[in-house]
Amino acid sequence: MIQINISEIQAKLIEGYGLIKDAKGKDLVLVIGNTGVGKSTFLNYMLGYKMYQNEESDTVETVERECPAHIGHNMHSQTLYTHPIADKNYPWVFTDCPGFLDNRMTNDTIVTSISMELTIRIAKQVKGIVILMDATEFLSSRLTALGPLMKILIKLFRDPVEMLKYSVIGVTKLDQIKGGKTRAKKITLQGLNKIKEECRRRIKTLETEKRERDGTDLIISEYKVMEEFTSAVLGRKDDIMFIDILDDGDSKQLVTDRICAIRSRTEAQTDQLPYDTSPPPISTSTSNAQQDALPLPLITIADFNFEDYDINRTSFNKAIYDLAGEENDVDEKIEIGVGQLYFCF
Ligand SMILES: Nc1nc2c(ncn2[C@@H]2O[C@H](COP(=O)(O)OP(=O)(O)O)[C@@H](O)[C@H]2O)c(=O)[nH]1
Ligand SMILES: [Mg+2]
Repeated sequence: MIQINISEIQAKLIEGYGLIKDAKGKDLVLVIGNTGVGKSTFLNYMLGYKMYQNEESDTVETVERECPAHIGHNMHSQTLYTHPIADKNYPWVFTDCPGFLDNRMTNDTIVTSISMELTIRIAKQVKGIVILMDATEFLSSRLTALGPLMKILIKLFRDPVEMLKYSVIGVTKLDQIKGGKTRAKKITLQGLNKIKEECRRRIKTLETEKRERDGTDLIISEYKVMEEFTSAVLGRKDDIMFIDILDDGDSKQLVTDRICAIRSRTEAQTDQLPYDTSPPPISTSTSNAQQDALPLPLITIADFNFEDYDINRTSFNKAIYDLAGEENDVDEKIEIGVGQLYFCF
């Protein structure tokens, strides 16, 4: 039985609203990745904060103590709410997205899901997505290197593979791989290939044995998404960005160019790219280049999974629905439910 405390959720949402309001009316670029992958560090790097290598802890940190995205994950608010960070140097707002998987309380999972939904609803649009993966995870080359990220993507998007068209993939923590960028590339591609094969193997076993799941917490349909996703990423392997946050800004420029190259339909129609001053990156594969030339439809709220994937969120939506009372018809109930959800506005 899921215990939902609506007033606790409301209180936390009010607290979190202060953090998300910078998204209002803006183009967002969502930054998604497993907790600890380096999202906050990457954001500080993109915002121009100087980084240094802390030899003692083997991590990379900002030189300045006060920076927009807090590094590490002991800050409650940083892990609970989305955090849009407006910066005058970008025509979009980078948005640090929390994971959904950390062993959190039900109510907190719901707060995270609603915070995400509110951020996207108040924004003008989601322009693009940066998906981060940790190079060191691929050293083990096990399925788990991608499992938590896939869970996040599956929970968030109706079709994670389709969303790749709007995404740029970045690999972090290159400095932790002996042999630098070249070896990091090799390890990443080997890791992705192994994961793809492992998915195929598990799907086959599960299908033969007519089972839904095995020892891990992924189910057969999730293995299928993961296999398709990994294949799609490998299909565009030349587009994977290896981000060296200790460089003088080369990775920053690369990421910026790639985000600029994500073209939505409205931009293509009016041919007004708000920021793009450089040509889009040249893809080595013809079919991908052709695909890139086609305008993409805008990402809408329907591309997300807020309503019906996560059991906690479903239960919350039902609780709101029940709260609306028996006497109202469905439309009114939904309106009241939404009113409860969007009480902030
Ligand atoms: N060595 C190294 N450490 C990193 C890098 N990026 C992040 N870290 C460290 O990894 C930890 C988690 O980073 P953080 O940005 O908080 O991850 P988040 O949970 O995804 O926001 C921190 O201790 C960072 O200092 C990197 O490129 N190299
Ligand atoms: Mg963070």
